[in-house]
Amino acid sequence: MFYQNGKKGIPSEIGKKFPDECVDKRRNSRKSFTKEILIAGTKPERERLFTCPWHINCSLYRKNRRKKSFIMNRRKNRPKKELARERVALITGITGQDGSYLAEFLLIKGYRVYGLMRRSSSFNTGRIDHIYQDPHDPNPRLQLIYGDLNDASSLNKILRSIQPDEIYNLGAQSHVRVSFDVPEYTAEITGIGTLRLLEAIRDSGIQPKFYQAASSEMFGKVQAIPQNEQTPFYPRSPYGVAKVYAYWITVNYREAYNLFACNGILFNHESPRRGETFVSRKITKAAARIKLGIQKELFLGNLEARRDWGFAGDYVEAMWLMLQQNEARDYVIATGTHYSVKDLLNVAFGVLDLDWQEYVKIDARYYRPTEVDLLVGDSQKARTQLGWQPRMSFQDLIRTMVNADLEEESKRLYGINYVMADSEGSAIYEPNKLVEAVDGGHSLKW
Ligand code: NDP
Ligand code: GDR
Repeated sequence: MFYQNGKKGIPSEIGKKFPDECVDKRRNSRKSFTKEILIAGTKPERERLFTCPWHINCSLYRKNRRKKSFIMNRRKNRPKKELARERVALITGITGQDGSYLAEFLLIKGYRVYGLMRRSSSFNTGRIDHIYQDPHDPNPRLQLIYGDLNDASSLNKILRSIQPDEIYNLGAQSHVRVSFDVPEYTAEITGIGTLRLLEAIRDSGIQPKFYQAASSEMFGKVQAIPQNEQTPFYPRSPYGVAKVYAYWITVNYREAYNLFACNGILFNHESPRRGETFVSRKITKAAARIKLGIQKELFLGNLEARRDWGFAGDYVEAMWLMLQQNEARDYVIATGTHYSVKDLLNVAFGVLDLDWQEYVKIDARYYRPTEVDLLVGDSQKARTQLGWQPRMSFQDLIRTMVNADLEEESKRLYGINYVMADSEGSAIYEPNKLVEAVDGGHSLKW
């Protein structure tokens, strides 16, 4: 039996030929040959192969051949996967915070993305301008289509024409406080809008996977701490009630029509793209503006409320993961930590060396007729079944938002990028440089 006599290859030796020799143990003779390193890499035990012209029957050759065919098959499979039909996703609410992150995420994953956008008298695509593609491009991978969750005919038409593989229903009147002012409209869009979309799926005869943006607001007056998929709902606003309807109609269509439909029960998630009337962004923006001297006070409502705040970019990944499972299920998505609005103020103003108590005033208009005091999620199911976990801490999230707002506001004011982040990502305020920039007209960029 022959055995391999050469040393194992190293990556830089791929394709090189070396003189080597083998030993025929039975005949106790040696044979010279040229060794060629075929494959080498970071997984040496698997990917380093040697050839010897006489070793057809040698055990090491056969072992290597098995390894080689494993590697070749792996390579053969790769292009096949890439050549598979391009997956098509439809996102309602693409112009919102989550819609913009999800669209980015799906484009990176290779999807063709369609976004349902409602008509507005002014541009409402600010969050997706950076990924917008001219519809005149020969093959745009992101396309926006006019439609409305209030208009069943538009939903039907869109589904028939684009035949999506996955639908992410993120569109909603999503502001809890505002839902007390426009309860009927909130029910119409946030609740019945989901039903319209589900019916449009049935009418069009397609079988897409469906994601419903459910909310921790459904837990409202919480019946358990922390809240998980088994915790009973007790909504405390027209918004929360509408989301409970949307949740159950999604479950019902899954059970009645065997639709692959999931509810993602997401807890609060924020980002620099968060709407400016939600408390996190309202605070980070105000802190930046106060630092720049263009705002004097900040009016808020209940400072004692506690929320489980995560980063929106992390949460859209969970939405996608839910639709990649073999079975449609509902999942809680949360960090498992909770902070009060006061904590948020402390971090946000602290980044800029400000004391929030000097600027914050209470305005009863921002109180809610029925408040949700504490929300904190238990996302164990998602962590074990989806392999999902949040990556950004509360402190980093708020710091990032403050920095982004400081940059945006200073650009708006002075046309310069005013923010400098220290090694920990905190913004460093340099008033003298700013004065110099304004007085001297220098373009100061950090
Ligand atoms: P946003 O308010 O930022 O975005 C809502 C989106 O819905 C916008 O694109 C908006 O369009 C669109 N929309 C509103 N009304 C209609 C309508 N009639 N027809 C079609 N589209 C409409 O919300 P988020 O991105 O923060 O949230 C996404 C979804 O997730 C929402 O359903 C929200 O309720 C839910 N959710 C959010 C959480 C969070 O913490 N962010 C937590 C749990 C659930 P336009 O830009 O024109 O206003
Ligand atoms: P929420 O978020 O109601 O949890 O809904 P929001 O940021 O609006 O409020 C969080 C908490 O802060 C208190 N608060 C204020 N809120 C606002 N908006 N403005 C204020 O001035 C203010 N002062 C104090 C609130 O009373 C509340 O307790 C968000 C939305 O994204 C929903 O769509 C989503 O479903 C839930 O999160 C999970």
